[in-house]
Amino acid sequence: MSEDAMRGWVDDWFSKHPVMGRSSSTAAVVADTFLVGPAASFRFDTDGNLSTVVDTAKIQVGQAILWRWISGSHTVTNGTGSSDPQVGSLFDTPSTSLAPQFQFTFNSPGTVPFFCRPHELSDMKGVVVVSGTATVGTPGGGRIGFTAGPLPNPSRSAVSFGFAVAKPGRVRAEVFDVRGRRIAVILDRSLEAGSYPATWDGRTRDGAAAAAGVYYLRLNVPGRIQTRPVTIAR
Ligand SMILES: [Cu+2]
Repeated sequence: MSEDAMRGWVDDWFSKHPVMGRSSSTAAVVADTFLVGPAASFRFDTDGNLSTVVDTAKIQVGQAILWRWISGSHTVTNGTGSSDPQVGSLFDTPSTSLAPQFQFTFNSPGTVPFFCRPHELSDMKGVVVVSGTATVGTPGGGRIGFTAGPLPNPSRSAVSFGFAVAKPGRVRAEVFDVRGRRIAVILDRSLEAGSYPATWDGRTRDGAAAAAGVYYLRLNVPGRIQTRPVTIAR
């Protein structure tokens, strides 16, 4: 793909699709950086070694990754590829000479693969692994389930909470309305034992702000299910 074709592809894509994940807030700590297209390659590089194809950055919840453009015209798009149902749900943004920096803060634990749309078939891909904060205290002997929040409560927008997992397994945090309908899935992942922060952005699964009212935040960790009420005030 020539330079012009690459630029044309990226310009054309973002003339028809929204840019996702760019925020004016850059308060979070940048814990790691990917170079985008170093040495005219079709690579995201974070280990300084272009012969490793898919690099992985490991960070903690609440930290940010910076993608720094070096050459070519690329995108930074979350997902394993264009056929991933999650594609572009967190971020989908150009990385070009006109948009040379992109910073994204990861607020949930888990593994987030990403790729470049025009160079998907060249394996221009990378991975961010986001871990929770380490458990404090005796493993398995501490608290299980909610450790904090949800706060603020009532809230006009987002609510935050903390939870602890005593043994590895599937963790789900979901929001139900007073009629028992599930309106949002905050988290549904396998997690290691540890303490984690989480945030509900106050939105339903279709992205709309949840209506004012009472909701139930249900947390399901291995060995325990807990529910806490949350009031949304608009
Ligand atoms: Cu690319």
